[in-house]
Amino acid sequence: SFRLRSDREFFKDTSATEQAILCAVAKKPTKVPVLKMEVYSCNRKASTTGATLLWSDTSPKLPTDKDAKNVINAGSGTWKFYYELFGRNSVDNLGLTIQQYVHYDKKYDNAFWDGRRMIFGDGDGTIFGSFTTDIDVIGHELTHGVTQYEANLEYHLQSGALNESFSDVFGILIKQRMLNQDVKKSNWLIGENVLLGNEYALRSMKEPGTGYRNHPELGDDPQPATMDGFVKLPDTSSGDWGGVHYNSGIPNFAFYVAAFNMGGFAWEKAGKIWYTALTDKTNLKKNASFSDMRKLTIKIAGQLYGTKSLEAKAVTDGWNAAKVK
Ligand code: ASN
Ligand code: ZN
Repeated sequence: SFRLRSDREFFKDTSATEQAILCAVAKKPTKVPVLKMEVYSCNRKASTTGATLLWSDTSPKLPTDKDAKNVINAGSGTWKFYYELFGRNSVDNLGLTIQQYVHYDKKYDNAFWDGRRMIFGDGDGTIFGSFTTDIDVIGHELTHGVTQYEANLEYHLQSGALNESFSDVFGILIKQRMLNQDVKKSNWLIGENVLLGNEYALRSMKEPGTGYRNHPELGDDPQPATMDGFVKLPDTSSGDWGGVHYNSGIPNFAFYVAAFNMGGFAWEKAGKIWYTALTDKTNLKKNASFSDMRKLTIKIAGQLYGTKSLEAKAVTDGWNAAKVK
């Protein structure tokens, strides 16, 4: 038996064919997404109003400002990472212009995604240098934007630590891809330049808790790698919303072990599994726990590579290493 194609299906095909013909006749390439970006200087004021435009994607040449150059480089690498690997067009997947504001405030020790754009401080110059100096930090902040439009994980407790961990995971993958580093070549450090001193980084995904040791101002990196070290802090701003930047060490370590056991370039398989989880709106809820993430990534690895595959085993081994049940 057969069934007549509905008008709707028929016209859909026709218009696609017509479009292709029209494009060929007009010699116009079919429209492909392109990166849209603007870079501003806050001129060391604690506000984005009155900021000066240093560069946009239509500017003929790069600015001289070092921080502007850094954010253009890492921001472009981030856009390409998400587009070339996953077909994602910018943070919102709708071509949002990536707006990056450098020189925010004086001696400002942070970088953040404010819900719409990127903000970078210059650092105090003693403990922290400029927050534009690490590709992984820029990838981390832009990924907070991606998470906001996808799983939208609540920024507290375990879902908040997962939100933080997704930012570290894609931050490190963006750096690895831009620098062509495989799982063995990468040092798996987040913020190795922004935290001044050669022996210090903000965090280590390979060995959470060793980003810095005996730092004169910061002491020891407090991140746990496994569930038995889970940090219980109050769900308040001074408690880091239940330790979101502490407990992210646990899913970070699970990802590191999974990716390392798969070998090669971590963005190709482990990154694909984690991206599929992040964008799975039905299965990754806003209040997801580490256990939910364990179940989901094992399921996705099975669907993508087979339930008996090396990849599915690597994901299981990763969560087991982090003692997440
Ligand atoms: N840099 C910090 C982060 O992205 C800023 C913050 O949101 N707490 O996690
Ligand atoms: Zn973050």
